[in-house]
Amino acid sequence: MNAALLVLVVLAIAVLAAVVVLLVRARRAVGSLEAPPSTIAPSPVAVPPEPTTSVEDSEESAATSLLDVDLDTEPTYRERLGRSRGLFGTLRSLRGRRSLDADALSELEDVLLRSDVGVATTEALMASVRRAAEEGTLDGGDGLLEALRTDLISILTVDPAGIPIDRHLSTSVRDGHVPVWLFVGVNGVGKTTTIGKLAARESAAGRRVLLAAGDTFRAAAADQLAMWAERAGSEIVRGAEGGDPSSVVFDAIAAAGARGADLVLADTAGRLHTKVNLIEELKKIRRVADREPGEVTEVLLVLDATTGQNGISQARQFGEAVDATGVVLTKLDGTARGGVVIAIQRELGLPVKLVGLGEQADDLVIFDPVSFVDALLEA
Ligand SMILES: Nc1nc2c(ncn2[C@@H]2O[C@H](COP(=O)(O)OP(=O)(O)O)[C@@H](O)[C@H]2O)c(=O)[nH]1
Ligand SMILES: [Mg+2]
Repeated sequence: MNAALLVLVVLAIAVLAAVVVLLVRARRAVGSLEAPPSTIAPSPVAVPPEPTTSVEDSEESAATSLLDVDLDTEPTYRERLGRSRGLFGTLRSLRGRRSLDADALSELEDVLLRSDVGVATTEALMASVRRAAEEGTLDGGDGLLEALRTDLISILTVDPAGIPIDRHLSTSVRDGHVPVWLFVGVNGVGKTTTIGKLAARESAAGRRVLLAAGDTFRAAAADQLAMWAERAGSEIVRGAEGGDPSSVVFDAIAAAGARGADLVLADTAGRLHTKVNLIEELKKIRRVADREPGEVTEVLLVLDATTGQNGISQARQFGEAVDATGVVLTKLDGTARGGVVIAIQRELGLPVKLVGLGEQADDLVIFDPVSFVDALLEA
């Protein structure tokens, strides 16, 4: 009896040992397949501890942490889109009107152009409304606003090929890697502020965020980011003023890997000290950020909504060069003319993922097309 028990125990230990050996081998094989050649072989100590949740889980928590905000403090589009709502006021006054004349349609065209929707997009919207008017399917002022609402929401939710627009911010990476979000855009658009707001939000949601002060143009840029980091309780890696931005980003990612951070938010400059082309520098930062253990999951083009159509031409240059995954549209509060959201989506084909509705930490929200359009068109 005792002997049988002993045999069983020995067998169990042998099986366990075999399983452990197989697991270790499998992990090594995956590592060598996935790891691109790198000058820094990640030491076993530098590899972050096995996450307690799976990649899918952590992605879920990322989405929740961005969406799951305190509704008491999150600003509403209605209260922040002051100027834009003002521009659409004449359209809202068409509500309740029984019949529509040519004046009403030209009023619509005028409002769209003045609100920065852009010529091409305005023409497309007008063609759609005129068609409905000719077919007799527009029922007075309410019908016109309903048709416009449908068209605007459609532009913002489905691309021209009929594919739903993906606004999701990705943190999904291979095992043992750190997701990196890169923020690019010209000076003063709100890159640093956006990173600060995100850090505050993600930290509050219990995620470990590390900030990379990749804007080395002025020391003040890193100081500004450090202030946000302190407020958010997140870590920051910064370099010397005038230093190589790629090195700062590289060091930040290495630190994030070693410390097991959940996400790296990398700031960049909108201009440079040297004659190096800014676009070339950004491409280099992107390449470096994709090295072990980093994995770039978002390249967010930050645009200032108050620059209207100018912002669109900036976006073309930047967006193509760095292969942007989406837009953060800042300063949609204040003097912005909200139509620019529609122009960006339709003319650039880049999804607006986040919008800034003010300067405080709570004032960054996931872009919500329905709330946005309703804030413009509803009384
Ligand atoms: N009203 C408003 N101001 C903003 C918003 N985002 C950024 N700002 C302000 O824009 C200015 C420039 O921002 P900054 O982050 O330094 O721009 P950067 O040069 O791209 O890093 C700062 O004064 C910010 O407070 C926003 O959503 N709304
Ligand atoms: Mg900055």
